[in-house]
Amino acid sequence: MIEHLKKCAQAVLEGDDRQAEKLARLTLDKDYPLLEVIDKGFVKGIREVGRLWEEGTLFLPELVMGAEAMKKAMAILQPALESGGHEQTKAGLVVIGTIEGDIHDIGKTLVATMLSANGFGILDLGADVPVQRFVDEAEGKKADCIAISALLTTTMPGQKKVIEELDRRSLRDRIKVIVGGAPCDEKWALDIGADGYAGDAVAAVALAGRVIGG
Ligand code: B12
Repeated sequence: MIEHLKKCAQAVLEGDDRQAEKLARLTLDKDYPLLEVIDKGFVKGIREVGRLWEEGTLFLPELVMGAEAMKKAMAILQPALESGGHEQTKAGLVVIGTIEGDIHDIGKTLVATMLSANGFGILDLGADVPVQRFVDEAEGKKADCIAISALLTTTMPGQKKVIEELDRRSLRDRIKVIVGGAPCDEKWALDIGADGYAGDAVAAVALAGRVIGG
């Protein structure tokens, strides 16, 4: 298993999408614990890609290849994660997306999958979602919560704008807001008046349950 995790991380690091797909299929065949393989294998790989890119060891094409390999593997694992045998209780409707100007969608999609696997109704708006669209969809579909991902320090302020727009339309009492993505933290969530922050997809499920339930 440890060897398998290493190979998953390595496939993403090398941007080898065929190997990543092969390892994702092997994960299902061998019935390895999905979340562990995602978190300690593929996600570990993409984080390392980001680190090496930041320190200048990798270049943008390699970052893109790493992300592609990651996405190919996730496309195979996500359906299995979703049908994970959890009770479908419809714990509330969550509108989720990555904020405008930001195309990072791997983490957002993982959060959406985990929420869905845990009984939440999900409306996934994708990436680069305008502030107005978050609020329009949440209002129209009578959503309980908006979950906003931001991976860039330059796009984080968009999360605050969604909250301001909810306020402006007097919807803030009814619709909760949770935020996440690499540059966000508890303090940021507090500063912008969000209902909470979570650092990974598992914590996001607990957080959504808490803010919607309470
Ligand atoms: C993959 C990647 C890309 C891919 C994205 C592919 C895709 N479709 O998503 C590509 C190559 C396209 C890309 C492009 C760019 N990128 Co980029 N990218 C990354 C990288 C390496 C990994 C991100 C990722 O997928 N992580 C894996 C997932 C699983 O983790 P996650 O996103 O953090 O999500 C988890 C948690 O944060 C949380 N979470 C996420 N969202 C939410 C939402 C809610 C509500 C909650 C509760 C929780 C939650 O749960 C998730 C699952 O556990 C990061 C490095 C890093 N450390 O994050 C850089 C990084 C985010 N990129 C960066 C940059 C600068 C860029 C570019 C501007 C580069 C350029 N010069 O063009 C462009 C931006 C384009 C744009 N307008 O958006 C910087 C941002 C720096 C900053 N502080 O702003 C980073 C941090 C790299 C770095 N170290 O410098 N990138």
